[in-house]
Amino acid sequence: MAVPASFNEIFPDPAARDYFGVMWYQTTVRVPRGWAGQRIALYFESVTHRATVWVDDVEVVSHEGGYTPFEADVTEHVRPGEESLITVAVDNTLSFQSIPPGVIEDTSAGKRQRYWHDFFNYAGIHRPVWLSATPPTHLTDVAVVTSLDGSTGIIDYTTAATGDDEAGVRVVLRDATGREAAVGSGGTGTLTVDNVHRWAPGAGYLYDLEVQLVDGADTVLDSYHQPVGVRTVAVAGNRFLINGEPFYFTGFGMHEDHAVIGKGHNDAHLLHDFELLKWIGANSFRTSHYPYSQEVLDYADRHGIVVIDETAAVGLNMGIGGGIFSSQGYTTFSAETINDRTREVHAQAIRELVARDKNHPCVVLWSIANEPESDTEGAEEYFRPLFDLTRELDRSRPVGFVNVMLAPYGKCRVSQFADVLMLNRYYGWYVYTGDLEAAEQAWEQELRGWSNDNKPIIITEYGADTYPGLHSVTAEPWTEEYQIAYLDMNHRVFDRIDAVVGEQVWNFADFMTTSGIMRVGGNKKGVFTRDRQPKAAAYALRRRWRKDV
Ligand code: GCB
Repeated sequence: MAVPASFNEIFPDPAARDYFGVMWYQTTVRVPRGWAGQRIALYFESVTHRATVWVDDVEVVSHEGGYTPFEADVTEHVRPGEESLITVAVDNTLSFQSIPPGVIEDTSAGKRQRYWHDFFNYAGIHRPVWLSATPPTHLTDVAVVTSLDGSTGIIDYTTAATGDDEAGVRVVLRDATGREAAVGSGGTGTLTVDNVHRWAPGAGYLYDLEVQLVDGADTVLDSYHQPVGVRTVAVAGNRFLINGEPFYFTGFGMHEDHAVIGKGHNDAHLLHDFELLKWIGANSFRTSHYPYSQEVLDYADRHGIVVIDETAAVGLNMGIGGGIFSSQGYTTFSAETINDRTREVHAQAIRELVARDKNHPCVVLWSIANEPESDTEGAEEYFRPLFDLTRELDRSRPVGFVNVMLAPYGKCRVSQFADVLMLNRYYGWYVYTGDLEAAEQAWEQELRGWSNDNKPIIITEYGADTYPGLHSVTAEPWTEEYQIAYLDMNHRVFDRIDAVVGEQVWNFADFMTTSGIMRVGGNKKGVFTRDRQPKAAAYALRRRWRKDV
């Protein structure tokens, strides 16, 4: 099997495409001879949705959750200079206790996997796998939090290490030209930089923090380079502030989704997608509906693209299935469905997301779920501790979740916990289909309601399915003209509401979904096609978002 890639589209066989259960991956690796005496680890950037790993006959690690990394210390199980057999059991089944959830149903035709999120359940080893070597005494974590005092940048850092307790820590901060900007020592500390060069949207300036572990004789035992963007993020009334200045999000909800490789990471596609974001004038995106590859965030850091970072908690809502609003035959929160155990899995997904992404300046806001049921007491109980947990883990960023149309203003019981309101709305598509005049009125009325909360509002989804090449002079739904008219209507509304601080169109590109009468070769709300060709709306958005064309 190809790694990294989803397995689903490799074989021209429906049974393979829709397979659910355990898949076995196996390969041999030779551990470099020079690694003798080092700690050797096997690192997976992601395996969707869970994995168990063996080295030869020894089980070395298991991991739940398809979009965050994990590693195994394999020092005792490999021999430098020799080959080892690596076996991975990849399990793509979804249950009420997985994030995202799903269920296996018995049907007259056999077992079927069902889930409530509107994208294909691609699975496999989606991101690179690494063998790595570190000295026995090594750094295990570095965390930075930045702030500003006028033109002075303040960098609070903490480190963690294992091995020799006597080892000391030394840090050097260098600017982008390699010039020393600050030095410090000790496992935790604060560095200050006068006339700091800020990280800002559109200008992803990065310092390099070198962290060294040193012994009594000042010999470097281990070192790590952590890129640092000095910036602040805050919410003040209905404003979203980056470096103290109001920021307006333009961009998209996206997907890691391409023909053949599915959700597999690919550098060329990554680069091309970022070039298209630049072309169209997007300054931000949301990692809908799961943590994206670390390469994505590294790139966003470097280029000043602002990111809303989302967990894989999508589909915790039995009122929605595959983009269709109707009862799915289950109660969302109950002892048998989404329960305390699910919440613990969800909590762990949040812990792993924050642990992985805490140092990225591009990440300005955590989204702990997309469109969960949020108008019931069960929802309130489920989410309260998850908001508390996220704030405990990271006090430097606002926290929110993405609200669904089924829990409009006045009905939602979870938005009280959020610092920022993120709304997905389809006025003129799923409701008032084709009647943009009525849609405009209803949409504005709802937004005026949310404005009363005096929180910033980001429209995290608005969009219309559009079949490329379909046209009509009267702007009928599914045509390229309708997509433009629909977006124009939304923009008129946003421009009238002061609290709206961002617009992220659904979706950047067409993407694959399960089969359904509402889906034509997948979800067609892309502004680009799945192979990244522009629909007419791409040019319309470009005119709105780019001031220079
Ligand atoms: C939504 C979901 C997204 C769907 C979209 C749609 O609200 O968040 O995952 O793809 O609607 O197109 O129906």
